[in-house]
Amino acid sequence: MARTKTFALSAEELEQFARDGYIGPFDLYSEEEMEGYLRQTRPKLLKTSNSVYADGQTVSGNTNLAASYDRHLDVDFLSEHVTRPEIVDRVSSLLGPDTLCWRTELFPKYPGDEGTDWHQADNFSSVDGAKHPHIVWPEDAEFGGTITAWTAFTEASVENGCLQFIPGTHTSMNYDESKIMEYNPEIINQMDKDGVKRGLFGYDYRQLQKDPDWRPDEDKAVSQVMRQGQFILFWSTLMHASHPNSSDTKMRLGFASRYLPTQVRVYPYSDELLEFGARASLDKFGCVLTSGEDKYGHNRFVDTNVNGFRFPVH
Ligand SMILES: O=C(O)CCC(=O)C(=O)O
Ligand SMILES: [Fe+2]
Repeated sequence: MARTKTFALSAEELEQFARDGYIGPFDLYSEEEMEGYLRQTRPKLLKTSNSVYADGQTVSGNTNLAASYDRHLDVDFLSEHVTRPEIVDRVSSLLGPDTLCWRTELFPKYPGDEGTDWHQADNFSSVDGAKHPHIVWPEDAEFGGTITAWTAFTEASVENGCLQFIPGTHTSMNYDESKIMEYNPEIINQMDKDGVKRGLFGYDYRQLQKDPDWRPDEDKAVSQVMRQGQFILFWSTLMHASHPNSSDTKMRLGFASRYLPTQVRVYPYSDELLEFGARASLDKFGCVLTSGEDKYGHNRFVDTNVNGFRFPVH
């Protein structure tokens, strides 16, 4: 029998999400719980030899992929986290009963680090070195993009770099993801945008603007202050960014888990990930079924719940 969806979104919340492109924050872990999980998990995160991208060839000195991508496939706490009903019930209220998690990313921001620059992601080809779309919706789909659950593994304040959104911007793209954007690690923490230190982990996202003279309407931006252990849901096509970490000691750690309905094809054009100047094989990659069932067979799934041992299901 199907579990009752305890954390489904209300009609009002659904309406709000449709209008604003985000909803939350919601409580998930208490601060003490989150701190405990973090303490347990940190050593595992530092050990990247079991990461599905461990064999990733570094193209230009960046080991981002093995350390910070898809660690839910090798770190138990993160495997459980991506399937938490507090997140998944709400996600399936938005995407329908059959959902998968296709990507997770750790987003640390250390004191002095730049803010994440404004961006929108539809098919995720923008940061792909080969310009392959990472996700492909059916042709008749009304929208693209993915739903991200961003969890505050530490406190996220304006001072240490909380997220910012521009409400209602998720329905049209200001960026052309098929444009070429150069990866340049030398610009990390070096870019000044109207007096604010902002960049996109070695990319200048402004290179993708459809209109080079356009500027995000930052007057409409809202800061998403979150206490440790909360999460927020947003469309990847929403204009989003984060403040620089201007604190002296408070590292900020966000964990993004990205969800789709099972009819979307994940990495249909590529057998490797090519991002942030790094390259890694997708051999060990698989989606995680987070609710319902897969009636399409488009994607390869992995089971992450058998004593931490993973194997392809099909
Ligand atoms: O954590 C950040 O600063 C950026 C997060 C983000 O861009 C995302 O989750 O898509
Ligand atoms: Fe993003």
